[in-house]
Amino acid sequence: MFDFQAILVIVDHMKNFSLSILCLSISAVAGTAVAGQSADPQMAHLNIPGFEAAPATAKVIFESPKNHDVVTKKFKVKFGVSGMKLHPAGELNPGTGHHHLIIDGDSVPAGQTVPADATHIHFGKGQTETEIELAPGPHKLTLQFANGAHLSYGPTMATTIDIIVK
Ligand SMILES: [Cu+2]
Repeated sequence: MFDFQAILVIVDHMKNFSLSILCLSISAVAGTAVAGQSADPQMAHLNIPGFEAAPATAKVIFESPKNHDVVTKKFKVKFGVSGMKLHPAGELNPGTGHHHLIIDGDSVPAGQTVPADATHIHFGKGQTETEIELAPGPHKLTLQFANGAHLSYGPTMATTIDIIVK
């Protein structure tokens, strides 16, 4: 009268069906992320889970040195941020981040990880100053703000100055 076995089979089929729908939507999202990145690098951050772009009014500044300053070989660099809050690296809190000093290099596109090497210095404790030593001659300093996972907030949260080391 009542084929319980058949119902079980149907239920099983339905499970499989919803699973394949889930897989399809995951690959659709992944596909969008790749397409979005190639179409517009500035918008790449929109597709990164947990990454929130910086507010439009936020910015970073060099307090010292200033653009075109002449400095000694060993000198202090002081930096600031407005419109966002400093927060140590390791935690993802929206509206927060930490500074990076890039020596003779450019800002890092939004959503990309700031490299950690000799020319990309992370201030993951939330520091706002450091002392560096550079060879005499012209140099470019870039300040880059990034989130708790070191994902760059992009060129709008960066600033570059040209200095001369004597
Ligand atoms: Cu960092």
